[in-house]
Amino acid sequence: MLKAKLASQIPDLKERVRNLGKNHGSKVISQVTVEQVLGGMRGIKALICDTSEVGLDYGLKIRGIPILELTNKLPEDILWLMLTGELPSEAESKDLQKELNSRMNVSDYVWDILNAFPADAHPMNVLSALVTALGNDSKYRAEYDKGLKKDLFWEYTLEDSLDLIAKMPVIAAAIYRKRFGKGEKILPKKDLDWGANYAHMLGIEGNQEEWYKLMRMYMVVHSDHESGNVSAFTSHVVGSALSDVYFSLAAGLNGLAGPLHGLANQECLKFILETLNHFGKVPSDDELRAFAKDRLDRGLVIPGYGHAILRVTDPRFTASLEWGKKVIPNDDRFVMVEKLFRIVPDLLIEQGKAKDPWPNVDAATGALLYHYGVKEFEYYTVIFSVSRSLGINSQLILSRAMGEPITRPKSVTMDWLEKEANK
Ligand code: CMX
Repeated sequence: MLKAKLASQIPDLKERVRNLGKNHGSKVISQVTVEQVLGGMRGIKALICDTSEVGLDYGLKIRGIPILELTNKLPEDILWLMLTGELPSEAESKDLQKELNSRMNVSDYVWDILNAFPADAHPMNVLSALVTALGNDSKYRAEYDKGLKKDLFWEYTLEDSLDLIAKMPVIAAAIYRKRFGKGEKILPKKDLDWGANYAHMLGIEGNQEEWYKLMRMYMVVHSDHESGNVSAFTSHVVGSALSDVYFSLAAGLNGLAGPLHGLANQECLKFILETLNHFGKVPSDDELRAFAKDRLDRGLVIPGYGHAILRVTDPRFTASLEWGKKVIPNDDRFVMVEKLFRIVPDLLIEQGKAKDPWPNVDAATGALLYHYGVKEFEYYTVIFSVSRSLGINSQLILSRAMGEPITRPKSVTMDWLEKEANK
């Protein structure tokens, strides 16, 4: 059903691209300052992303819908929404779920690679390798090699994306069980939705319904964050060379593994556990303020705070905060999340460096995962990656549908920049 829906929408999308280029190609929509060139291209409008947008004063909207209105949806509904611009009907949602469930089988050579990794490998190293390895079965690449027409690129990209999204929870759960000595892999269940299946395959004990619900919510809120962030942008650039989605997603995930990006959620819980360990209890507000200030004075960042675009509390943080308040208000890790939220913004404002002193998505999720039993924080960015595969793949499919060309901005030398600036 998803393929048919996209096939009905894509001609119109192509037409819009053609018309814009033909009728308005020379219109100026953004200017570039020296500061932006020196400062990570912040704020330059030079990418198209229809799946989602991030407003500095409201945060993430998926196809125009604020993320806090979507937290009760299934992740596969969000995938449908990102690709088509509409939430699926119940029949469409079930059909996509069935489609994903039928693609979860992973070839043995991939498991051989997992088993070849040393026992102490970082889970993100393993995930990146396994995603690349899955590309051996790329349908897009096989067709491209036979001579695929450009108009059909998106169809085989969709095929690969559905395969890859279906297998992400399978390989991610297997990495968890192998890396942290949890025993044999757990097979997916045919009757579970995508997010719940991932929760099931991790093999966490306790209240399964609540755990499944948390995992679905986590998958939804981390699914996309427009296309200028490190992981989505990297995947876009690699995909623009017509590399398949396995290469593209793996490249993006390598960026997500950086501590200023997705690895921050591991760093957040690490910081919370270290603080609890340091004090031997939940510290008082004054103790925590002094501890965090010392960290800032030593030139270290407070993980989970600040953002390149946002200038308000990240609504994705709010989703986790609300969950924690309802379900685990007395858990020490969660009490720390709330305390940090009371203390850190003022400290960052006082320090005067961070443009955004508010918490981002990563500041609270670790405490929730820890409570439900995923205590190995080195694994957290893998969970983030499974979720983000929804958005990155959606972006890659739409980019192929629009026929976007290879990405190739112009670089300049320092000499040129200095001369230009001094003119
Ligand atoms: N703690 C301490 N200092 C911070 C800070 C924080 N949480 N956030 C920003 N700053 C500092 C920067 O390090 C920078 O310092 P220098 O001028 O000495 O280099 C200064 O404030 C200005 O930075 P900025 O313009 O406000 O922030 P950027 O757009 O450059 O970077 C981000 C944004 C997220 C990388 C940064 O806020 C940060 O490092 N935060 C902590 C890590 C984190 O939580 N990352 C997760 C982001 C969400 C995600 O992508 O997953």
